[in-house]
Amino acid sequence: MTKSPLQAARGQYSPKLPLALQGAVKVVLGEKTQSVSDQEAVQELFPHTYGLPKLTFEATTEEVQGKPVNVGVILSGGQAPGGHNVIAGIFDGIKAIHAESRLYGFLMGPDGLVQHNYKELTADIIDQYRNTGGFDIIGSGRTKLEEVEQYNKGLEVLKQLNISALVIIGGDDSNTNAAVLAEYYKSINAPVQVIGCPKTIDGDLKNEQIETSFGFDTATKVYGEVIGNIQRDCNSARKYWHFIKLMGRSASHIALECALQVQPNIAIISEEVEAKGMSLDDVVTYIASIVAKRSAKGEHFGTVLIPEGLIEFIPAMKKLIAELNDFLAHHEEDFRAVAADEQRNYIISHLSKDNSELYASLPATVARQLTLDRDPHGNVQVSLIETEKLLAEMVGTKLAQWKSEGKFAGKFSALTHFFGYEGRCAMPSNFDADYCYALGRTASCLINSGVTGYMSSVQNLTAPASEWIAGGIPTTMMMNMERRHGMMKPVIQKALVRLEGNPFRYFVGQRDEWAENTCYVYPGPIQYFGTPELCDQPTLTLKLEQSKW
Ligand code: FBP
Repeated sequence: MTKSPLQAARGQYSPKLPLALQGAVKVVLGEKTQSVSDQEAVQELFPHTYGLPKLTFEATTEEVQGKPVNVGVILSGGQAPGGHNVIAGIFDGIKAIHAESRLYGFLMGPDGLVQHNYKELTADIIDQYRNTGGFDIIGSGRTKLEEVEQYNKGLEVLKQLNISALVIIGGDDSNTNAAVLAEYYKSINAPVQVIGCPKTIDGDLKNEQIETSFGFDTATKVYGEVIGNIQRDCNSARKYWHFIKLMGRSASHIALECALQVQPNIAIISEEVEAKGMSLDDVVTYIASIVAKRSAKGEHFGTVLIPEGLIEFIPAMKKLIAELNDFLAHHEEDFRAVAADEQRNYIISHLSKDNSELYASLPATVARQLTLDRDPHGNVQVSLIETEKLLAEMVGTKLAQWKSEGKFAGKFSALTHFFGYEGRCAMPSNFDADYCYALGRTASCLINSGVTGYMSSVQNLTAPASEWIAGGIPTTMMMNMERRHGMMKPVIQKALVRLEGNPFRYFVGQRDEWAENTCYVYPGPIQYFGTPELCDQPTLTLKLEQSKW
């Protein structure tokens, strides 16, 4: 495999480890735990794995005699920088426990377990992937492990390979499913521990116990770099407004972190839009007003950051999408039989009054996307809706209207961008390389402790890596009951942007200044070699969350 000079150099990087994980460890048992809410209901569903204590690992001078252990690993869901280091951490950890331990990777996500597709991950394979981005070492997939048949099918291959522990690296849903699997195996006395690991660039798997999911750091730094470049271009040419959509299926953590990094003129935060009950027109008017203000000062340029999930947080759009989902589920055939150029009118004439008016006000391309792109459950795939184009077009229309009314005399020319996949497989920052390796090593300690139904946890992340605290959190501790597909289910709470939290409050304190004046910051590319100030800084979100600000 040909490698770039940087790839070759990164291959030699030794992730920094918490002091506690640098030699033999002992387990310190914490208090017994309970779920964040709905304690009775969650306990009833997890009789064998509920209420377990938190665990912390501390260094010990005692000689710890380990036994060989065979471990399986699965990468689940969207890619996130650092996944390969989690696997390298597990590998090194179980080899340190006993040189004859073995690691098996299930291929292309949870489906590999069910379909018995796997490969042994040996030292020569692991070494090629240390500190690299991507999940290509074994591939990833979005199959959900939810059915008892899948669990039993998986158990067959686990037994065949003598695997006694399975590590599932995934987001909130995958870790919820890992907890259900742990409970199931325990309930049937199957000798397989199940350990989870918090992954997602979206940053929405975090809580009191999990300070951040891995991948968020690198992905936001990659987006921060390119947005910074765009801002410098925009400040040089002074003729375009750039509408930039940022990945993050639901929560706006990525958009907020990027805003903190680059100080754009505008950043929309979905959670605020929802809390204020803003309409699409309110969002458009807000942006257009800032364009107009800047234009009045002769500044016909700017940047707007838009979170990917925005559409679903606009209450009126949410209602429209719900009615469209329902209507098309029942009238799909009739709708498809209508000539393409008549489909828009057909929808307009069949929706309820408010939804019909809103649908009619949407640009043709977006209206069409709302009826075309559907997932296997019949829902509109909102992530495919080009919100950046929608807003750019609607702001243009609004400004044209204001011009005709004599309220706007400036110029407006918009360009649109979507940054998502560019950041998901980037070479992990030092933070993610270190954090992921520590998460993997911690997972191996949890395996050695014989526990199941835990998530690997590394805390104190704004301190130097040597001071990070490694341990295990019972996954049921992060759960509550939520309605999903019409049924109450135990799930890990998804973390949305907290409007009372420091990162959002800091942003609100600055945004008017950033809107009117040009306060751009140009973060530049991730640095891998140099001083800690340059290379090892966590996200501003994490710093603000942990500050007393
Ligand atoms: P995970 O939650 O599985 O980590 O994936 C998050 C994400 O990257 C979202 O930001 C994005 O909306 C989605 O995946 C895209 O999914 P896909 O990879 O299937 O296109």
